[in-house]
Amino acid sequence: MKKNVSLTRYLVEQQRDDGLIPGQLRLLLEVVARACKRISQSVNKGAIGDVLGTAGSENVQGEVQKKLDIIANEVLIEANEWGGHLAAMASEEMEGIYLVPNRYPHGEYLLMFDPLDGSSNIDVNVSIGTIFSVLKKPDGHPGVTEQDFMQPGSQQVAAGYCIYGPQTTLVLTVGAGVAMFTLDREQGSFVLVQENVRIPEDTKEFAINMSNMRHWDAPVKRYVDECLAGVEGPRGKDFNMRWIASMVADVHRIMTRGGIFMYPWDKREPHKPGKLRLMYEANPMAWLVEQAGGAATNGKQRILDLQPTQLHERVSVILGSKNEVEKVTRYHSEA
Ligand code: AHM
Ligand code: MG
Repeated sequence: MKKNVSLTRYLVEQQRDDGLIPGQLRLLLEVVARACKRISQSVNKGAIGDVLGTAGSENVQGEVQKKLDIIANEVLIEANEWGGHLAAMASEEMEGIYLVPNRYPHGEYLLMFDPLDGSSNIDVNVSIGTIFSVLKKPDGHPGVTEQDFMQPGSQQVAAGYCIYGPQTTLVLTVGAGVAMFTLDREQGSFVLVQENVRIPEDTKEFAINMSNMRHWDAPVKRYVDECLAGVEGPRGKDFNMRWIASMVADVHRIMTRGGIFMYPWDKREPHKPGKLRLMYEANPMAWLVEQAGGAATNGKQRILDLQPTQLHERVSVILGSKNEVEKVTRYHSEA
């Protein structure tokens, strides 16, 4: 791997040499990265920047909004609305889609994001992140509607996340593998630290919120019971458990050393397919994981094949090391 390659250079080379990304998409990704840099600054300041605590409002899903949820949402909108690369945006923190104002030129891309994932970890100084997904607006009609966003995850043209942890790292795919870039604060730019990220197919580490165990469905319970049985059980090996409660941080660990992450449907709110959102949480993560050789399903189907019907649709999520995800998915089909 070449040394000291900035995100800008990486994207320019992808556009020029490999023809992988059109100029407008390159601009979009640079702008998202710039916004993540700004969010990272706010996250780092914490109490000094008066950014901790709740904002005193709720989002469309009835969740209490943190100050940083709102700040991150505004940063992403302001950074992206004027560049001419977007037709519209959608976010966990906004009920409907956000149309690019008419005073700015309009582009052909649709950007979706969870501006600050892992909100419950903001105030306790644990890793959080931004997740984003990019689609192309379907041709054939002027303007843009919510319906234009209703495309399965397999139609994404770019996806990524930025984790605000001990390091700020941007993880990106445009459909040709996964690359990681860490923010060099002195230089002020993201620097390539890993190309062709690969998730090991096998693992001895699982991530699930165990406090929900009594509400799980039988196949999930079976899988976790077998992990817990350790070397004496049917798996014949001891498993380790991690749960950070920031999907970005749990997925980043899996990207780095493998593992399986589950936020399955459970009986607490049986009418909801899951907790996590399909369009701006599960789809981008599922594509990244697949691009790194892993798998992502809702227990029954590949997440990227699901046809969305609503912007804030929820989904059951099982993703990570391929052989483990296939095992949990098989347990669902056997049940
Ligand atoms: P958020 O988008 O409101 O932060 O919620 C999503 C988060 C995920 O990052 C994480 O995996 C999950 O919620 C944690 O949920 P729980 O607190 O139920 O363990
Ligand atoms: Mg989230």
